[in-house]
Amino acid sequence: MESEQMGRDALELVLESVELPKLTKKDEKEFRKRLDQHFPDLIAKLHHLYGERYDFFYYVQKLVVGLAASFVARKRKLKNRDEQRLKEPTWYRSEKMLGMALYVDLFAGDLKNLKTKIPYLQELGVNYVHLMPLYKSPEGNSDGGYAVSDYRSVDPKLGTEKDLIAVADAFNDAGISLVLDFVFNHTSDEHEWAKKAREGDPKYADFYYFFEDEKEVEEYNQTCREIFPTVRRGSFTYQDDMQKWVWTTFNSFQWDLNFSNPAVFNAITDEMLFLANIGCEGLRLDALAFIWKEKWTQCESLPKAHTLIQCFNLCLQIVAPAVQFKSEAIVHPDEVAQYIDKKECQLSYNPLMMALMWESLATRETRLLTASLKKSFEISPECSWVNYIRCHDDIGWTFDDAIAEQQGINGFDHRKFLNQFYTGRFEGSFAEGVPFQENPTTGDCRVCGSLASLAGLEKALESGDATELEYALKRVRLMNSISLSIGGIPLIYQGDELGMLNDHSYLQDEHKRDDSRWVNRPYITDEAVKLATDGVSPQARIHDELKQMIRIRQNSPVFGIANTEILETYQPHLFAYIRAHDNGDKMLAICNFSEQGQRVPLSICDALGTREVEDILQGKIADYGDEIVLDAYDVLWLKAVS
Ligand code: OTU
Repeated sequence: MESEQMGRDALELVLESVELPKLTKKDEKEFRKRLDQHFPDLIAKLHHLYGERYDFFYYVQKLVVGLAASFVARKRKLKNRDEQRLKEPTWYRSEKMLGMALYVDLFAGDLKNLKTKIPYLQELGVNYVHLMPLYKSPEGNSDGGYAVSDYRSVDPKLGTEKDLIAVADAFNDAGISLVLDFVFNHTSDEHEWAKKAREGDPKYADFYYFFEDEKEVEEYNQTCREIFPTVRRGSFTYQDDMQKWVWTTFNSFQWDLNFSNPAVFNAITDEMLFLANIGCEGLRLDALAFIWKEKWTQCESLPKAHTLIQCFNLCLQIVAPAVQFKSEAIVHPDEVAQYIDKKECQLSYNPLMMALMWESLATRETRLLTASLKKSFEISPECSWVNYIRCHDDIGWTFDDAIAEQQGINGFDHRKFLNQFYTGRFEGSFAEGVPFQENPTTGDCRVCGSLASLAGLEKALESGDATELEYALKRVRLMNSISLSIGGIPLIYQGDELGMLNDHSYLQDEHKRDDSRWVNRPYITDEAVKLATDGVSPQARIHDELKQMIRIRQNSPVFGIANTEILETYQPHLFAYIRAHDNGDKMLAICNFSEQGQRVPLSICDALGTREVEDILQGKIADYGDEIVLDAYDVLWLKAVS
C-alpha cells in the first residue's frame, strides 16, 4: 500500500530527527518491531486529525519520543505480560472471566486494606476488578472521582501511588486483572493544565474550549444534548474571572479537553501510558462519545472521535499491548456498536441489554429485548461485551425507537412509563428507585437504585409479603443468570452480590445530596457481608444462588468463546438464547420474565439437537413430557444429556 510506504518513510524521518531515551538492546528491538507494525497506521490517522497544521510533524516527533520514554519506564514484568497476552489475544472471552466494579473506600477503606479483600474476591470467582476513579480530585463534590486533578496522584484518602502499584502486583499474583478509569474527556478545574489556562498561559488555554462570545455558546447548545440538566442548562459554564465560557459537558467543574489540539493528544497519551505502566490490564474509556466536537452537530460519536480512540489504541499496541480498552458509550445501540472493534475498543459495556432486561421485568414482556438483541448482540469475535445489571450510574433507557415502533411501542411514552415504574410513581410496581436528572424541557429522566431494591426486595421486606419476597429473589436470580450466561464478561457491581438495598444516607451530605446516583453507592459493611453469608437470610439466598451460577459458568467452555443466538420463543413472556461452542457443546437458556407460569413445547430443545436434556442449574435430567413448564421467573440452562 502506498500510504503504508509513506508511513514507513515517515518513521525513518522521525527516528533520524529525534533523540530517543536510552533503550537496552532487547527493548530497542522490540520497540522498533512495534513501531514498524503500528506507526504507519498511527501517522495516517493522526494526519487525518491534525495533518493540516504546519506543526504536525513536530507533534509526531514529540509523540514518538514520549512513547519510547513510556516503553523504557514499563517494567520487565509487564513487558513479559504483554508478550504473553499477544499470544492469547482473546483471553477476555474465557468462561473464567468474572468482573466486579468497586469503590476502594466504600469496599475496603483504602488501597492497603483492599489487598486483604482479595480472598473475598477469589472466593466469589472474581478475576477482573474495576476500581472506580481513585485519582486526586477536588474536595467535596468530585463527581465520584470523575473530576481528575492529577492522573498521576492517588487520592490521599485512599493511599499513595506505591499502594496502588502494590495492589496491581497483588492482583496480578492472585490472577486478577486490574481495570482503571481513563477519564480523558475532561479534567477537573483544579488540574494543573486548567489552573495554568485560568492564569492565562496561552499553551494551556488551548487545552480546553473557551468562548468569549455567548452567541457561539448558544449555537453549540442548540445541537448538543444536555447530560446533567439539573446541574446547569446547556454544556457551558461562565468563568467570571476569565470572562469566558468553558465547555463543561458534565459538572461545571469538569472542563472538556480540546482534542483538536495535538498537544492535548500527546499529553493525554502520556497520562494514559502512565496508567498502563501501573500494571492494569484494562482501561475504561469514560464518556468517550464526547471527545470530538464540531459545530452544528450533536458533538457525540463523531467520526473523528473514533479516529482518536484508534490512535490511542495504536499507542497502547506499541507500548503496552496487554492493556485492553473498555468502551463506556451509553448511547444509541447503533452508536455503541461503532466503538467495538479490535482496533478501537476490545471491550464494551452492554447498556442495551442492561436497560432492556429492566424493561422486560417491568412489562413482563420480552419482545423488545428479543428484537433488539437479535439485531445488536452479535459483535466481532475478537471483542467482548461487558454485561452488567447495575453500575455506579443511573439507568438510561437507550433502546432503538425504530425497533420499539416495530413492536408497537412508542419510545417516548415507554420511557416515561419505565421511569414511573422504577421510581415508585406507578401503582403496583415492585421497584424502589429514585429519579436522576429530570429534564424539564425534554421530559427525559433516568433511574437509580440497587439491583435488589429495583427488583423488589426492598418493598417485599417492608411489606413482609412472602410471595413478593419470593418474586424479588427470583428476579435477581433471573437478571444474574442472563449476565452470566449470554456471552461476555459479567460485571458485578459492588454490593449487588450481597443483595444490598438502596442507601439514602447521601441526602445528609451536602456534596452528594443533589446527585441521586449515590443511592446506589453504599458502604460494603461487615454486617452486609455477614447477612449475605448467614445461609438463611434473603440476601444469603441471592448470594448463594449467584455463586452457584458462577461455578457452573466457570466450569463449562460453552459460556466462554462460543456463539450466541437469540431465539424467537413466540411466547410473550419468555426470553431464550442458545450458546454453541466450536467443540459441539451447546446450552439453551430459557427465562420467564413473568410471575405467571409458562409452557413451551419441548421442540424448543431441537436447537440442542436432542430432546433428552438436563437442566444444569438444578443438576438433574429433566422429564418434561411434551412441554417444558416454567414457574414464576424461572430460568433453565439446558444441555444435552451427556
Ligand atoms: C460517565 O458517565 C461516568 O460513568 C459518570 O459517573 C460520570 O459522572 C460521567 O461519565 C462524567 O465523567 O453521563 O450519567 O455515555 O451517559 O458517559 C452517566 C454518556 C454519564 C454518559 C456517560 C456518563
